[in-house]
Amino acid sequence: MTNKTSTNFWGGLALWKKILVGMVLGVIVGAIMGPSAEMLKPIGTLFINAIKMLIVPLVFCSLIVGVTSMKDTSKMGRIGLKAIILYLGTTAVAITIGLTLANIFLPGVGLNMSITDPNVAGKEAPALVQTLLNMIPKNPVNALASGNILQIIIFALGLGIALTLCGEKGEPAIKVFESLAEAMYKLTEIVMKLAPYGVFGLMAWVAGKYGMDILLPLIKVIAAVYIGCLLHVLVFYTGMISFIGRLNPIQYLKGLVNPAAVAFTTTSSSGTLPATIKAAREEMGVSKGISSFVLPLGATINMDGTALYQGVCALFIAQAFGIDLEFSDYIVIILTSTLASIGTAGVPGAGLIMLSLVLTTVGLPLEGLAIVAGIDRILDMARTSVNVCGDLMVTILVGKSENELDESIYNKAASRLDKT
Ligand code: DAS
Repeated sequence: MTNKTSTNFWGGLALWKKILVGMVLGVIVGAIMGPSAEMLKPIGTLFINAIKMLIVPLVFCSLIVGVTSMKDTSKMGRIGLKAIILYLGTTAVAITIGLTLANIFLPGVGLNMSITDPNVAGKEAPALVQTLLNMIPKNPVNALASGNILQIIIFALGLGIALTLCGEKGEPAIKVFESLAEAMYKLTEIVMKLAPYGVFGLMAWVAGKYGMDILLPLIKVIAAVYIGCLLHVLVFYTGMISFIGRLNPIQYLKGLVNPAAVAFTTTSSSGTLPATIKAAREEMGVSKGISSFVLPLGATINMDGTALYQGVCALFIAQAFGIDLEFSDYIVIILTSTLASIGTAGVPGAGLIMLSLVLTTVGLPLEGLAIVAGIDRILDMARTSVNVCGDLMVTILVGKSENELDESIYNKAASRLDKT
């Protein structure tokens, strides 16, 4: 008699599998019930409202912790500044690639989904200059209360930098924000347990109202994200390695195979760190000092794959709901994704929560979040791999610029891997 305890169906499955099951069951029930599946939508609305509840405190606390966790940059000065500029710069490029591909694939065009949130439809986007001026909150408390995400990001970054500059006097407040951020991650974990039910309710409504047509656009979203991720690594990163680092890009591609595979399967940049650090040192010849500082920094603040995914999904949702985005909206999406990446944790599914931030910033309906939630794990695998490849690329460039990259090891990487 085996003493194997029988775990219940939901208890034994990883959350992403439950979300996928929720999505599939929702599509089937919606296809069967047709428009009457609308009665199931409130289940999804509850989940969406719970996500909305998280956004402001989660972003505020995680960004402050993200900034103050870089306090070593003051000691590592030049190296930290180089790494942060490269990390944020490559993230902005990634989000631009995502927005471009979504304008090529047009995954959401033709869906004509209805707007359910009255303050979303017909929102006039302010001019670009006004958008940039509006970034600075005149009243931070009002920004927090009204959920003005870009203003909250700017204020959190400023407060984080100020707390770091306060030295010891800032420590107690930093500790408070660290425990608040931890509490918000825990609350996010709790809310995400509702995801399978919320995705079920919304997908049933969507499938009931729009039929199985919803599946093709989701396949286009997956294609756009994967093609974007491949382009970002095979073209942009190898270009940075070649032209900025003056190094052989093939060695970089061979050195990233193992950490990228670990990232693809675990969907956690932080969880992949040991593999990334090992590859940086043993395959790429980056010194211990550089790799042990720049890689953990990257796992915390560098999310190129996530930013690219946010670009694709934000446009998919805008297209699906027939909302035309202005140029200033694109700039806001690029700014929000780039800056919010500082506060995005390197754990599975973090990008989905941060997508709600981007959607809120440009006034897009959060119902779109639940539509892409069903395929989130598939997208998370690709975006986490790119996040890790970006961390490795920046670490190589910083190591090279600091003469802390052993090129004899870097150039041997291929030969060693060729033998395996
Ligand atoms: N899974 C996250 C990471 O580990 C990325 C994401 O969810 O977007 O980098």
